[in-house]
Amino acid sequence: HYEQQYLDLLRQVWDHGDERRDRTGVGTRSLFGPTMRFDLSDDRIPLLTTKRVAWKTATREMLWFLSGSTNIRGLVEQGVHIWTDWPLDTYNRATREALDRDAFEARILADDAFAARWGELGPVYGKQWVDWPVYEPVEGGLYRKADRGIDQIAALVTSLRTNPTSRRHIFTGWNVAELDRMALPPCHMTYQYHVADGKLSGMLWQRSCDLGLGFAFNAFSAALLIRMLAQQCDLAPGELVWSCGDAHVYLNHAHLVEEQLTRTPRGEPRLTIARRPETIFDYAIGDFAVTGYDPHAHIAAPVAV
Ligand code: UFP
Repeated sequence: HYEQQYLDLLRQVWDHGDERRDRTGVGTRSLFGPTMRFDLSDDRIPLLTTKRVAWKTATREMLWFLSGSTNIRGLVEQGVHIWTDWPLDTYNRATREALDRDAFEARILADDAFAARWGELGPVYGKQWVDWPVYEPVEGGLYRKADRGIDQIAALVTSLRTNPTSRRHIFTGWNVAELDRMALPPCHMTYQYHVADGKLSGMLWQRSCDLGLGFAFNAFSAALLIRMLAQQCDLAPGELVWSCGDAHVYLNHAHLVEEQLTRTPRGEPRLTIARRPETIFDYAIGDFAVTGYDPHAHIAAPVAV
């Protein structure tokens, strides 16, 4: 089963990972440089079955990335809470208040000015993916920010269509010059694609992965994007190659690891896309369905902010 490689990695990191303090203060066990491969043919999709994964949430997040938005409001409006903890933490530190997540999200929804001021994550994924800033030279050796940045996603679709054998089908969120303004520097940072035999494969380089929480989302999302790109470029889906720098398990996820490793993967979920939208930017949540998904129960675990 495709999921076994994930369970093996979870076991390996938990049993043999280097235990260290990390940025969040929670502590992790960590291993450097694992790779996994997932076959995407026949609509197969890497969606963990040893716990329930909120794939619609991951899909809404992917559509939000493609929209270029970097404000949590568009997510909160759809009941997606995965990005709220970072701006909430910023808000509470700056104001010395102790708003809880529900109260903070209620204000984000109710108050435009509040959302603009406190819901912003800085130039994270969406901004870099579709509007990477460009600077044009002006007189006197100065530079001016151009009105429009580079749309890496549109450029990728064009390059896949017109020059499939290229070795430059890449986009990245890792804009070195803007990292310090991001709520979180990109984790799933660089994507590369490869066309062979009429099939589109994609590789994700993830610099840092929370195996207990983040992985389930990151692998599904990367596969989802391959499916969308393949559809837009009249290619069949090939493989997802997931490659990671620091793969870690948080020390407060012991219960998750122990529980999940007692479970056996079941079924082979498949992702179907109901229609072919005009462009890569025109998908909607209702276009996607997962069938054959009969997972074990969800396992709750705290996010390290
Ligand atoms: N993380 C993921 N996947 C994501 C994401 C975050 O695993 O998509 F946004 C985890 C990895 C790490 C933390 O545990 O969030 C980011 O911390 P750092 O920037 O110190 O690597």
